[in-house]
Amino acid sequence: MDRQKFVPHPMTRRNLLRGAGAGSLGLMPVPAWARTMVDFHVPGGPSTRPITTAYPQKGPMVLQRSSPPWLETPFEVFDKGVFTPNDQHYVSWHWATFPSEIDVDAFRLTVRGHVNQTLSLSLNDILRGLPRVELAAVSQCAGASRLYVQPRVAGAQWANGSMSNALWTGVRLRDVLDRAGVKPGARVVRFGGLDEAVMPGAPKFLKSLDLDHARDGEVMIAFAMNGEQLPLLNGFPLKLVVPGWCAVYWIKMLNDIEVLDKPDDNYWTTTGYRMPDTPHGTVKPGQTGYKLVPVTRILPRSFVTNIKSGDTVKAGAPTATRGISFGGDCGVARVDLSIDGGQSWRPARLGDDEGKYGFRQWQTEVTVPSSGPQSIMVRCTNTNNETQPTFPVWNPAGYMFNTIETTHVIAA
Ligand SMILES: Nc1nc2c(c(=O)[nH]1)N[C@H]1C(S)=C(S)[C@@H](COP(=O)(O)O)O[C@H]1N2
Ligand SMILES: [Mo]
Repeated sequence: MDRQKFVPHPMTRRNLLRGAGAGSLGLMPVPAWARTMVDFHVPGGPSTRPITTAYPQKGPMVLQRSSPPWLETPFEVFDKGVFTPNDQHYVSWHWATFPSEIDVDAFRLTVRGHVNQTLSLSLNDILRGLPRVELAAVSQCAGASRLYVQPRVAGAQWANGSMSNALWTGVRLRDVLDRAGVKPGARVVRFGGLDEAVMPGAPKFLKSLDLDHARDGEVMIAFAMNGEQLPLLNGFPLKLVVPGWCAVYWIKMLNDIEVLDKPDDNYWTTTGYRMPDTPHGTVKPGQTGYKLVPVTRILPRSFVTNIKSGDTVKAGAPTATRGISFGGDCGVARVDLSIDGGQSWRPARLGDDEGKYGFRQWQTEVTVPSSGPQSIMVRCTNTNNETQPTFPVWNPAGYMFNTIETTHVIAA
């Protein structure tokens, strides 16, 4: 993306409404003509998914579930550029009861609780009244790549497409909190959106951050991604962006900020989204007696994007190999490749640095020595010197899957 040309669209009423005309979201049947199948080839199937074009403001997406929508970015999109196009940024919702239209004049963001002054901010207050910031960051679901967890576990069977990178524009959460005036004794900040729980008694989706994290100057309230307003399904008109942390904290259609003077006791903090407090969050199937902690920051990952398993490459000749990587809650230090099962590694050339929380492209040439089945392994190391594990992460909820990725090719 050409950063010189980045101009956030002025948020006129017309502009905002155009993006919001979404109809009966998620309830549309996928028309037969829009369907082709994609096969992820995993043991314990089924592993085929339809491609859908039936969702408003979305191009071709891998359909996981129709309502509430779980739409995955088709993997080949990651080969096309460092920023994921808005119309192919993945989509995930817990409850189907989010609005399909937003009245942008009536919309208000409330800031309340342990503050000196309750605020009710219009979109204009946010767009015109506060300093703007922008930052590239990867949004990755805590359940990303759960499809590859072995043995298989329950939950959304995401392949590698529940991650996306965007250039976010918005205002600092700190500036908004300062305007309300956080009272002494405040401890956490809790966030909610316009979606409501479907069943009576089911918990509304809420997440919270410690006050210091909320005030770190990086956590932002975004009103644009890649220079455009947010697609409705990605949280129009406002989304909390928590750089380096799992997307579960990135509350969409953000309309409520509550400052608490005690720990957040809601279900999604006390019970949901917890993983083992072990190195890499990994345990053995059936293991017991470990502590659970909330999922928090994301970890380094890397993928080959121009060659897929099953492809044929030339033996004894260089093959251009490229892909993406990210460092997690810090930048990418290096990406290395191995064609000998991980015995020796050679560094790839890193592409432009668009910001430490975003995707970093890389490229190199690999020469597989002889014909037959061969493997290309890729590994990212971040600037905190954390590297991807050689073993696949496993835990019962399938959170934070990670391993050095291997592309199985046939050399001829
Ligand atoms: N309001 C609201 N925000 C939400 C969610 C939700 O269900 N409701 N899901 C979270 C989870 S688990 C994910 S992975 C991301 C997905 O963001 P996206 O649909 O824009 O890709 O939104 C997060 N924010
Ligand atoms: Mo998620």
